[in-house]
Amino acid sequence: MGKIVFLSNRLPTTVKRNKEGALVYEESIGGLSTGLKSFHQEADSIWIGWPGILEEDLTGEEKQEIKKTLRDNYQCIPVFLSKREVDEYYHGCSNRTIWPLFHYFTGKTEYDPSNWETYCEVNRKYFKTAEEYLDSEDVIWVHDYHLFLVPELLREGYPQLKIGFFLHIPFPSFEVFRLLIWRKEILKGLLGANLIGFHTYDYMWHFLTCVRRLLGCEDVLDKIIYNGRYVHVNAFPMGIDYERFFNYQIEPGVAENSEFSLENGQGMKTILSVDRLDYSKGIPQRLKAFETLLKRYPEYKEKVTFYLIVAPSRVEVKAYHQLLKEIRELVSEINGRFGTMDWMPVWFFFRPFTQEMLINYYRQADILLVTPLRDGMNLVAKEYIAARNDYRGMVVISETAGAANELGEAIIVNPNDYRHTAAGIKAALEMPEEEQEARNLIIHQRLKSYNVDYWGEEFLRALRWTGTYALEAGLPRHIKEDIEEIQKAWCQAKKRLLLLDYDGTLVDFTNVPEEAKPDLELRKLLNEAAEDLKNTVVIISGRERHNLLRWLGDIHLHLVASHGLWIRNPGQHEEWNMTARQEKGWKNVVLPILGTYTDQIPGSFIEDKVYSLAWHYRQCDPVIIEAKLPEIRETLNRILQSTNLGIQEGKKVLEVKDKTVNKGQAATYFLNRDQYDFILALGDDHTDEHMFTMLPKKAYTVKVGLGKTAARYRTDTWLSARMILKKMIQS
Ligand code: ADQ
Repeated sequence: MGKIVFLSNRLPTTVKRNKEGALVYEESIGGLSTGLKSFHQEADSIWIGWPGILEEDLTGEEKQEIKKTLRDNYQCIPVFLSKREVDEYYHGCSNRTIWPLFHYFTGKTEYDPSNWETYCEVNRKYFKTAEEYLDSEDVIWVHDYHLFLVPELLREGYPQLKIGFFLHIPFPSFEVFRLLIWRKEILKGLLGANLIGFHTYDYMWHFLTCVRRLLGCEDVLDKIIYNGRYVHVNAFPMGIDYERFFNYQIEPGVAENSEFSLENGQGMKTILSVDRLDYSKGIPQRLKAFETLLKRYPEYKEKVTFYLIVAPSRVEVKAYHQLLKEIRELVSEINGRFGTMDWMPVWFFFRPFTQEMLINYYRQADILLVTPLRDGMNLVAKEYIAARNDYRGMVVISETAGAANELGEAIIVNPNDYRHTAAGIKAALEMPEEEQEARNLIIHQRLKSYNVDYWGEEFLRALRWTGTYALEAGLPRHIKEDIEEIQKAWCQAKKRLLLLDYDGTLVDFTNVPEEAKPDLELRKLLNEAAEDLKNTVVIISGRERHNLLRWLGDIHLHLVASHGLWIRNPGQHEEWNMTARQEKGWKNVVLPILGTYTDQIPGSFIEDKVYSLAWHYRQCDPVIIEAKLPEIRETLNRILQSTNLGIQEGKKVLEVKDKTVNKGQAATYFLNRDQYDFILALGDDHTDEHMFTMLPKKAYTVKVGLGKTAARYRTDTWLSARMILKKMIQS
């Protein structure tokens, strides 16, 4: 088993310069590094990320020194970033575009194309750094919204690698996500992973909806089918290092120092909140809720003190300056209005505290008030409960924090509803100790079982398992496993039959069918295959005759059009043989029905073929299609019953045609013409299944993409299907 490679924007260790100018190494703060740190220290792993110091501020020698110290002492690999990169990729695109949008602050979201370009550039830089340290057995775990494009870059370079991605912030609903200019790039970037994890199922459903509606990919339960691979998605609610918080021994110097004591006891209750400075954390709203408490329940004046601990963060972003100003104003307003000589209602601390100090405060506070407007998870709430090894205290948390899903026994409030929040605080303040204990005990059990190790191990276990899924799902063998044997059979063969579907097999799908014409590479490939006298090469397609003739008529190929209705031998130019007599009269009945649906569903269109009607819905909203398709099928089936017509379903198209005509019959026609000692058939959709089932068992039948099939083998995409042909020809 290889090592684990963590990739995240920041390293868990920050490099700074002290007053004397020497380089110092400190622990980074923030949910991600706090959560993963213990996991990283124990596992055979390396962590790749930015050490937090600008590249311009370092000499070449210092960079080497940092590299060595981080590697030797912290299992870390630095990615050095310049001031421009930090400004545009981190403060710009990550924190002024993605962060606000993903937390539903659409009004704060900036769209700057040059920041996006730098974001792409820096993602490539992380990928390049990772490349230097990768072994084929390694498992890569990419973290968070700064590195959305890394999974795709890794996948392109290393198709076999196990790549996981975890998103620490919410994934917004489709209506919000679609506002982003680079929404498709982000989805495609993520889909390079084998496994994508979210804190909650809600975020996962949002992601699946976005993938379906923006990329048109199908999903089955917890898997997306993308580029011939399964991409797994799941919810992995992040836990904390429970035992550490529960058992933490606070140094006597800290515990006994009155400066570090909250002013509780003697009739005074204390409320604590701990956050990074961020508008998503709802700090002004929280202060207003506290003010509402004092207004609505004046009996709490001089009886409750609010300790507001805020860690500076992203101070370079303007929105954060305004926020800090707003918080300061609100704090002084409340203190000015309600304070007395003996009592200051709000104590505001704007600096980071060590974990020990936080635990010290957690253990003293009667209530933890965490009311983010949006939060991926919120670890502070979990830390507070775990640190309370006396099982006392109460959490008041907003429903918009991911953690609220797991803290059902806490008091859950709407952060925008100050009265509701104030009533929640009051209920917590007045809750009898036995009830606090009973509620907290349940949460303790949960936090103990679902701790950060469990979270990390579950994610990695799921990630390692992803590759074996294909076999367990009953899919056929991947052709790459037997390719050499097949090449050998090709070389020994005297007469070969190649049956090749066109769309989705030799070329990619396009929005307009007319645009899927063969490129030079494909024409060359088919030419080479057809020139070999041992080969009978058949393009077997649902396309109309004129398309095939115009695009491929000059190559020495057998052409089968309209799913087997027409066959043309090489050199016969426009002489097509019809394999079954056909009627057209029925089109007068079916065309108006399809016309009605085409009018109702934007993006759909009818392809009026000579003896069939194809209804295409590739460009339609998948949600509308999902709702409408059963009705369309039923309407058509009712009309078509007791005729020889049927619906043939392809990829994002359904076609009404003579059901007795199919690719299986066309394949039989060729089988009957000669004795072949090598048969290769490639196809990607339902229509090709007729062909696969009619061919002898020894034929090499290959399904392009995933899904149920009668084929012996599978391959990933039309690109890999072309590769197979190339390999055969070159053998
Ligand atoms: P954050 O937004 O950083 O994390 P949070 O989950 O609360 O939010 O984690 C904060 C961590 O930093 C905690 O471990 C806490 O102890 C520490 N911390 C917070 N304020 C501090 C302060 N004033 N001084 C010192 N330490 C402080 C992001 C997402 C969250 C998600 C985490 C983990 O925004 O929603 O829960 O990642 O996935």
